[in-house]
Amino acid sequence: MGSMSNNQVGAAVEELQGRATELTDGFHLLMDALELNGIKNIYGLLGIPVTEVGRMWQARGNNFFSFRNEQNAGYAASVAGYLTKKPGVCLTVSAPGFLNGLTALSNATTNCFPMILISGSSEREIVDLQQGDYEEMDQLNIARPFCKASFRINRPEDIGVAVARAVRTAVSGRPGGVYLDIPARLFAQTFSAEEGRKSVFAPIDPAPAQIPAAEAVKRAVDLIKGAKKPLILLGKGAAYAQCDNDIKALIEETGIPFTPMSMAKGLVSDTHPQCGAAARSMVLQESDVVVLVGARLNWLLAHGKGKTWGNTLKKFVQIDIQANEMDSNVPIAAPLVGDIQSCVNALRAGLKGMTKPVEWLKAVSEKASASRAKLAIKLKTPTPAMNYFNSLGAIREVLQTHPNTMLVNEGANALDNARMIIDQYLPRHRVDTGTWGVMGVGMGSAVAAAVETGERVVAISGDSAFGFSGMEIETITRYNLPVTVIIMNNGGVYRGDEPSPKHQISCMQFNPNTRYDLLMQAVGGYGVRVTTPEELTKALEESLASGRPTLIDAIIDPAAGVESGRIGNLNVVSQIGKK
Ligand code: OXT
Ligand code: ADP
Ligand code: MG
Repeated sequence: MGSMSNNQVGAAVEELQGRATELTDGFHLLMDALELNGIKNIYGLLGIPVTEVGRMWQARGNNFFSFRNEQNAGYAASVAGYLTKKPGVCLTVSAPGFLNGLTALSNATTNCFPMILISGSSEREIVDLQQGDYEEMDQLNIARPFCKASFRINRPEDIGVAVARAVRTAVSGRPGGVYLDIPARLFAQTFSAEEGRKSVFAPIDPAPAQIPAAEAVKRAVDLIKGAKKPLILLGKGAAYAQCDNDIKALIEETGIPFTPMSMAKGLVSDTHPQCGAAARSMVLQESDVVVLVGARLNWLLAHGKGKTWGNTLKKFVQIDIQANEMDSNVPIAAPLVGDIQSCVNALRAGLKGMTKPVEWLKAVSEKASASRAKLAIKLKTPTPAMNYFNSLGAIREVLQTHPNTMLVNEGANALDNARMIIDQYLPRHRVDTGTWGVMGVGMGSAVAAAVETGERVVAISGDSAFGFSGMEIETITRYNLPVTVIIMNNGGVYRGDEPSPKHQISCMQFNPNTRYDLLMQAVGGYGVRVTTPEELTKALEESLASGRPTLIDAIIDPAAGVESGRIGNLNVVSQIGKK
């Protein structure tokens, strides 16, 4: 090598230094891209190779919520997506961490919640030759059937476009989950900072309005105008759409009774005079034209046919952004493909001045009032040990005075009775087991509900349901979130009194002496055990007043529940050997 003059050496050093300051890497580009897309909160669990992402994300002033299991972090991310209409982001390590997160990604997709699961992965050349890398797994392909799209980023210059595509895919059309695979090596790979700045962006109008066709609107309008007993059925898609006032206006302008699916409760208040929730069987059976707004005719609606629907084929108007949802189970008389806000407002314009179904509404509200009055008695009836009615009745009364409270709910009897008994007053204030009826969503949902809304959260869980994600009470206390967990503790799955076979423990039972309240104390929260509705009322009121993380272990009569709650009909039972 020829010798350099002092000046030349100086210039070379300067150039190298200059270049060094002009470099960025995969870590930084990923964070730049997420921030540009309005992401502030990441839910996850760290380790090789993503630990540094968490540290750097926090150092940049963002929030990283560290969970005890990726599944719960994933549920939190999916609920963040549901509540905000922006994809919730979950970050996991490779293989086992990824698989834990995948359950939640799949659940998000099933529920139409926008979510992005980002996982670090092992080195391609070793994974592809199955040479046994650390946490080796072909994550990209494994994720594919469980989400809307599965992408891998191989070059730092692609991070911007990959994140933008993930965001658009998650929120556009029918929302859902997206998997983003990031091989470990990419994180530290460097790239020109200037080029990097140009490569990250937020997509323009990622969830565009989709205007329904005029003739589709006319078809629906004619059908509704000709109906004698119309019904509006609100699903969680309608709650997600965040056009609450338009939906309320459609209901009030037409005078049509409505009934909500569970997570749509409160979209229009359960106490609204047109609410037919307490006359559910009647409205489903007797209605002639049913307007489905962001609700699928899946198992939760008995596939649109049979006894639930009075054994007649209803004329359905279905509003959905997903064209092939139409006719999924029964023929749809008036499909209205488009976004809910555009469709609802098109219907409002077409239905202006329509004759209100006054008699029908009167019949519905009489039935609903009668059911509510009947239930009110059960809620006040004392029993030697608390049952679902008087315990949930106590909770209902407290929450009436705290209508902003976010309610999270899981279990079987604990789920079905709480859904029936506890009124919701505001949109998107109830999060539950959703389309799959999944146990374990509770604690992750509670964290996201608290973080994303800033409201107080009450999570009502069956004792079985709680067990799936119970360790996250440490997460709740660590972040000092205003969450009150109420465990409906009947000592088992559905019931706590199933007799045990000789020399065995019943497969449906738990240790009746489990002290969930002490678990909460052990992780630094406030835990209390209650055995009467009065104690429950006091504990809940105190907890809401203090805002501190609390767990109320509510002891319920082990004999109070029924098998599978309200869906016992779905059980498959052997008839062989039965007397
Ligand atoms: O009109 P009618 O007469 O029909 O009456 C209705 C309304 O009009 C009326 N109503 C009212 N009356 C008066 N006042 C008011 N305000 C009012 N509001 C309504 O009440 C009735 C009922 O109304 P509702 O609820 O609206 O209507 P209905 O007919 O029930 O609706 C049908 C459905 C299907 C839409 C509804 O039932 C529903 O949404 N169901 C969801 C059910 C569900 O998803 N269940 C969870 C799954 S069960 C099972 O799978 C469990 N597992 C297995 C497992 C799962 N799931 N996941 C995983 C990961 N692993 C395993 C397990 C392990 S549950 C479970 C644990 C259970 O044990 P726990 O200890 O946790 O819980 P406990 O049971 O408490 O012990
Ligand atoms: P529920 O369980 O409450 O009945 P579902 O999850 O079955 O609700 O249905 C939600 C439906 O809403 C899905 O079919 C989804 O495609 C649809 N959806 C979600 N967001 C929108 C939107 N903005 N516009 C139109 N349809 C939507
Ligand atoms: Mg139980």
